[in-house]
Amino acid sequence: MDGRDWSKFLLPYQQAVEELKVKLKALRTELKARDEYAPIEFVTGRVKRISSILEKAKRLSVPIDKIETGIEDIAGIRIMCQFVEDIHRVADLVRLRKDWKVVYEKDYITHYKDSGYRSYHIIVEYPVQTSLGSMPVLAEIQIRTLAMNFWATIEHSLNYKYREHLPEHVRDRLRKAAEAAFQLDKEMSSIRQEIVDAQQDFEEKSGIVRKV
Ligand code: 0O2
Repeated sequence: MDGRDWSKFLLPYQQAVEELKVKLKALRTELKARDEYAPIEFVTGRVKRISSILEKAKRLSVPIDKIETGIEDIAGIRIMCQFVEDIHRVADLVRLRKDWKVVYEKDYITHYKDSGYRSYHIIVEYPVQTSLGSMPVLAEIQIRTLAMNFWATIEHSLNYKYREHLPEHVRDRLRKAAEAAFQLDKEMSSIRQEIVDAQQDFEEKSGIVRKV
């Protein structure tokens, strides 16, 4: 079709996704061991299918020989958090790492998409060690709350099934559902803050010294 060996093309991306998953899961374990509370709930990853890559390249007018730089989410990682505040803590931890380089970030929480989509994306360049040497690949790390993930998973499957035939009133209800999910996140954050404050109050009254 275009002279590329597609069976080999995905190999470094598969390796990148496997390694990034291991590293981010280890980060979760370490944070949990230190603080008894991990800002990371769980981590998933996937490599985009060739058909989806070609579809996206066509949609974004990316030439086939520029796919490696033009399509940034061939390797995709998702980090799920309990609270919106955790997203910012995790983003800070991602920025501090020395084993990849942050290329740029997209804040779809402050600037949510017209669909209602919310999530924080960090595009990183990750060096994969291959038999031919080090090969930098782009990967997209999506950081979102459980509520944002719930909404995105359902919206994605509806969009996948109905494509452009998704009626406008359904799109409108999806936007409203995204807003409701975000309100749920806000409510959960305030409940959490109330518990933290109550604990602090109790510890101060009973003379317990908190470790910071
Ligand atoms: P999949 O199946 O997850 O791989 P684009 O938004 O795709 O036109 P861009 O700038 O490359 O162009 O992508 P962006 O904004 O970084 O988003 C890429 C990925 O974010 C998507 O990948 C989704 O995973 C997620 N995403 C972005 N917008 C939406 C949305 O409105 N709804 C849902 N459910 N997810 C979204 P893919 O390739 O679409 O899908």
